[in-house]
Amino acid sequence: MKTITVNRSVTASNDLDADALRQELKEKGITLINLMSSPGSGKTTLLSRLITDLKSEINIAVMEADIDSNVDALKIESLGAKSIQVHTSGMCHMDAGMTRKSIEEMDTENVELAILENVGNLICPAEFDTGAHKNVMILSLPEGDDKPLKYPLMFEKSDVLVITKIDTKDYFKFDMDACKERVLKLNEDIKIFPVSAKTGEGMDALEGWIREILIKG
Ligand SMILES: Nc1nc2c(ncn2[C@@H]2O[C@H](COP(=O)(O)OP(=O)(O)O)[C@@H](O)[C@H]2O)c(=O)[nH]1
Ligand SMILES: [Mg+2]
Repeated sequence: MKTITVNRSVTASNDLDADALRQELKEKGITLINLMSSPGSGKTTLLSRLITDLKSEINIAVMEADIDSNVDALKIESLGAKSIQVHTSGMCHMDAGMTRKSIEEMDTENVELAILENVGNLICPAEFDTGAHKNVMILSLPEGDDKPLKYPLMFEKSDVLVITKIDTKDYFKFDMDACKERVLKLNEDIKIFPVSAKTGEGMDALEGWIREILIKG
């Protein structure tokens, strides 16, 4: 498995870089999803479940961004998906230039779906367009239903909210309706999928959405 280090991009406009990358990937028939959440919410576990369920029908590649470790990329690779570990030189987010470099370092032959597991953080990643076609964020049930009030930008920037670890609902106080209402107030177009990556509950709906957004190459 390959590990690369990327540095902050020095170009004048991250937004222009992001638009260019989005367009180039579209022309190649590669759909890029940017997956964001706080550390430990369940990004790698959700990705593992998606790869296991979808790998027979969709060619998936994963970029694992982390400040410094290889554990996530090794886990993804063991499931049979293409994977690259990206170290961010201490930075808490990925920008479009960093994402481009990561994709260029990967073998993307025949890849239909590329997923960037962004650095675990609910603040910085929301501030940088990575060039992804869709932004997906995870909120895990144990984190609490008040997170939309504390980190509104991430909820505003996301196309999809996955509320994960719903198998733990008996152990945590989490008002699902109140949470959805807070999220929809920030972003009326966001799609919300409650799931458990552990039991598989709710995964069908999320996987259906992924099939719908794939760019047909
Ligand atoms: N009960 C439960 N635990 C989960 C679920 N998804 C992830 N976890 C656990 O949450 C912890 C962090 O998960 P991980 O995928 O590494 O989070 P990441 O840091 O966002 O990539 C691990 O102990 C997982 O087993 C879930 O749906 N249900
Ligand atoms: Mg992870």
